[in-house]
Amino acid sequence: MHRYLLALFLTLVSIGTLCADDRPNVLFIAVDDLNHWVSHLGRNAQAKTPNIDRLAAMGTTFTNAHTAVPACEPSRCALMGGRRPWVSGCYLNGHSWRDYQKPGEGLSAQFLQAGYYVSGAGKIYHQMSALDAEWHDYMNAKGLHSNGPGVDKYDGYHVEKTFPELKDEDIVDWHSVDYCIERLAQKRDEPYFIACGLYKPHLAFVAPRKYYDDFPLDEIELPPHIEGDLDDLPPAGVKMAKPQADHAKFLESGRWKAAIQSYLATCAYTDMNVGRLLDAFEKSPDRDNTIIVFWSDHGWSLGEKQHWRKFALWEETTRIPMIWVAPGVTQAGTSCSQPVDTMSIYPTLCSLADIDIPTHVSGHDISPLLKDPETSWQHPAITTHGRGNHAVRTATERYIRYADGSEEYYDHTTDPYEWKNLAKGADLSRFQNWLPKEEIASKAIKKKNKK
Ligand SMILES: [Ca+2]
Repeated sequence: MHRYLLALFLTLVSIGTLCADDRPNVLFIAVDDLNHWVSHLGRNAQAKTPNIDRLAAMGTTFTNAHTAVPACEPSRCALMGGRRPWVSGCYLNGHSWRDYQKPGEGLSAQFLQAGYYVSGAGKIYHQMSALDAEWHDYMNAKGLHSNGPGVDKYDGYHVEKTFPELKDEDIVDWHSVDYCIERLAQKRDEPYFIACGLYKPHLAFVAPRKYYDDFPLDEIELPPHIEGDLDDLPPAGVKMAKPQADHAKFLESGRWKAAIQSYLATCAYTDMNVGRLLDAFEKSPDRDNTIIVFWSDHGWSLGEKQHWRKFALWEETTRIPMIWVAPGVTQAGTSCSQPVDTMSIYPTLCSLADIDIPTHVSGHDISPLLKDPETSWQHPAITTHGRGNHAVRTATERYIRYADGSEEYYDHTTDPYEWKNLAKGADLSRFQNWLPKEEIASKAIKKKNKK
């Protein structure tokens, strides 16, 4: 009998050991400034993103996903650090993320502490840097160009300038993908967390010429927009739209369509790199036991509401592609229309990998939605741009409240482009519950950095 129990014990230990080795890997793909113009979301019929669509077909794509913060630095600080800006104080670009996150608090650190091999490349955090203590290795991007040699930030955007000689490998993203491909191919005893941060389609809107061929300028269409769209906005909304900034320049220069062409071409370059990563992933030894999460740090407005770039609280600037592939959890080719935001990524990855979610982390574990996209869901997506300015996105509505108390309200069942502000006279008190009761003070910006 004792011998039987010992044998049973040893069997259980050996199963336990196998299970420990069997923990899921994570391929974490971040894209910079990619809005919802990916083909499978259908927002812009001109977009061509076959590889991102291919990834979406492997799992669950979220059709109502939004950023927590519509700017690079605070978006990544919130997602990777686990705290909303009103808790951390990292509200804006220039709030240097390293001042708001202690080593050991970041998402990758949880996997590192759990015994994963943790490696990253490119733009996961702002300025493509990372805390050494939170990674086993991180690609050194020294000498690599974010935009290609000789390319300036506004080339292809305000400035009509093309680079006929530019090659795929002239841009850092090519090398970030190479770096991750090399690591995906290696067989290890421990599971991996590999993060690939693509810098494009961030300005400059410049890509090798071949990517423009699919988007002839004379076929480019402007996004849906109406005259006088700002007329029913409170002054705080008009101020955020900044109609006298980029939009006035584009109306004067006649380059609105050219900027859209450049954005679409730069997105196509990003899609090519996603495709290279997926090709390598599909050949990798661990592909059947790997979670993939794909996200963009925020959306991008290209003239809707006379607004350009991110830095605002409307659909174009908050909505992002978010795709999850989780073996044994997600079903191929599914979509989920429940509202989610980027705060969900940290706790959901921990949950799927059976890692304790640190107590400082906010955001909802969306694994119930990954298991069943139709399951009931009561949480809206929340976006914050500067202290006191918030958007709440439910399944069918957007509510915006600015720091001065003024409001906007849109009904997405009839108004997907948010042209008709219905806030006047409406009872919007139900949205107050979703807004913070206290918000930490916002520090002065140390250095101007608009990336
Ligand atoms: Ca960004």
